[in-house]
Amino acid sequence: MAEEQKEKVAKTQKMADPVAASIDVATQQMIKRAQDLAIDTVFDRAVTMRPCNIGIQGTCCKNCAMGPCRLPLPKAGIEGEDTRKGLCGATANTVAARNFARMVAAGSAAHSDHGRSVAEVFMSVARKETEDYKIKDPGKLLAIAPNFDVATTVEVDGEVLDRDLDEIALEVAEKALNEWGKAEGELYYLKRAPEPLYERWKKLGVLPRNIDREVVDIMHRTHMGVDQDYKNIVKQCTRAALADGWGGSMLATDLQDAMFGAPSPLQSEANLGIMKEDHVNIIIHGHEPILSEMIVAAAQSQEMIDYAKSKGARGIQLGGICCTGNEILQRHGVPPAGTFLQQELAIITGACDAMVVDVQCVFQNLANVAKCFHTKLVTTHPMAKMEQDNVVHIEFDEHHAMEDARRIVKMAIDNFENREQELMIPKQKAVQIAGFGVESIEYHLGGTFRGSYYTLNDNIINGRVRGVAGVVGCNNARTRHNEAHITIIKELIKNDVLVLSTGCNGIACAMHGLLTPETAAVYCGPGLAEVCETVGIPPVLHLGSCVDNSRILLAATEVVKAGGLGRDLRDLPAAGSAPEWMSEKAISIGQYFVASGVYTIFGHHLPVEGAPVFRDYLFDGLEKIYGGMWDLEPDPIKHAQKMIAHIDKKRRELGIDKARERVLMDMADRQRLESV
Ligand code: CUV
Ligand code: SF4
Repeated sequence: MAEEQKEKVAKTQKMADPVAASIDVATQQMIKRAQDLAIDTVFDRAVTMRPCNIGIQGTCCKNCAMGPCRLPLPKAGIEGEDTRKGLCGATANTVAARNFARMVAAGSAAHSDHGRSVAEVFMSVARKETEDYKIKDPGKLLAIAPNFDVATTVEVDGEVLDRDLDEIALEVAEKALNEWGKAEGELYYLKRAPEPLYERWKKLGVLPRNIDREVVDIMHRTHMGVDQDYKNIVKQCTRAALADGWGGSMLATDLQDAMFGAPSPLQSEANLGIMKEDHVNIIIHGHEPILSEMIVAAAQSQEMIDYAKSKGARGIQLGGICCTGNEILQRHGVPPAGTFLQQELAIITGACDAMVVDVQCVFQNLANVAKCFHTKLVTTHPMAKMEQDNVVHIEFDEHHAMEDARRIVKMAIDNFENREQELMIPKQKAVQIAGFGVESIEYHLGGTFRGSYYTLNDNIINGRVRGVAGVVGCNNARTRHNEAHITIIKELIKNDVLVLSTGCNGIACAMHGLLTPETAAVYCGPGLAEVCETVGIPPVLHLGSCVDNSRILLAATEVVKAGGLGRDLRDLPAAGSAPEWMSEKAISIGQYFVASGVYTIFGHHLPVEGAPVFRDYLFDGLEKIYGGMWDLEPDPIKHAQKMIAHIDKKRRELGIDKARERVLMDMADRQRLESV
């Protein structure tokens, strides 16, 4: 980089302080390197561009051309009547609720459209139109079939026989794909929820009819001059969000498991240090495992490995970013190279020979960064292209998936010898155990003989495990990378709360060493430590990608079924959290957690502060309806403490708070604590 250009950049642009931007040393080093090379990253842009003060409050409306109408909260607050209104008269509540609803719609659409792609490939498999994908896990197919009212056995002359697997697959495929657009009825999976919860949804009229319709409904309803009652808008948010959590996302997870295998615990690593100087490095980024599964298969083929060696590399190193990274982590042990905020940094190592992306969470600036290096940036999805001319588009299609994948891998290998910049791969990487799921939690915590959640429930009732938290979601460049994720989780496990993690939170936990069984002795309270050590699990269980939040719903449902902790999800000593959220998908996830009865707290901010009445409805009003509620707390320790307070409240309501006091006064525990 020419000195003068560096100076120019330094003069014209404020830059991020690497240490203030992330708690991760590898990330800090790479931010610094980018700055030295005069390449801006999201961390620098977060310094130069501040958020809009009105948008952040949720009260800017641009739903028609008479606007944008801006309704900021007056500095002094509102005394007496709130007279703020847009040209049409829309109140701050209406504007904020409409904006919130459109986030739910986008989030639900993103997860569910991913699910649709999976269902379409599943249909190709069932119809035997593709050789490249198969049903690797027939057990999972048989397990989900009854949820679609698809029989797994047939009676022939009074004898019950197993039904042909191909027939079952075809029927499941048809019924599953129909969930996106069926003309009448309701989604099949809703009945997987505990009965009282299903009945409540039914009584309230929020059972999703089909997945696409609930998203379209929101887009219509929030058009200028339609729904102008924030409570009614929130009701539709619930319907569309349930269509995501108990619909599109759950279908995605199940059909992926059936085709690619349900995950089981395995060892891997995480962080930029997984990239290798002497290997062809291919980074896979995005969300749909349709693509990444094939890239993994192609990169592991002897032919490609030999080809890489013929070009002077010692092998091929795959790495993941974001949720598609989690998909291939949990099924193949492919290590994540980093979280959402590290995507540019993987290229800045100079060692990324190709970055392959599909949909969601992909920075357009990757193209600008790739231009400064030899890196090939490959877009693969018909829905997701980039305007920059250095981006290669290789459209991926399930009918010739392997062929496409090999073309991409070969392109990366051919690019290995084009490395021009000096390499700088940070050394940091941590070991992790990932790949948990509803089935493996049952196996590990239930014991092989019982095969149920009984033991977990027992440990919750006796207080060794105080409760369960789902901590999930993105990073956000407006907050210090990974700080809230890690601080909150350490506080939770210190207080004996077992954590289920997904998304970039899972990657963050892996990077900071929280996903090993050994972590338990270091960070956990005595009760949780004992349980983890006895069964050999980490105190934080990585359940996969964002669509795999459906695994959290189903794991919680299994806990209810195992007995002793109430009849409904709202009765459980459990809480949900997204400490560093940024995506619209997170809002949809939050809403379906709340509507499923879970106390759900977000970090950083929520765009609702400009409409206090609407905010209070989300924060308190919904609890009376669903038992779950939204909350917000930017301070990580207070955030965790609020979750723990909710868990304790539920323990009291269940009458199991006394048991926990006894555990805390146990002499053996005390001695254990002192000896640590
Ligand atoms: Ni789907 S949605 S930043 S990759 S978790 Fe990561 Fe997860 Fe948020 Fe995106
Ligand atoms: Fe303004 Fe109403 Fe139009 Fe929104 S819909 S931009 S509040 S006039």
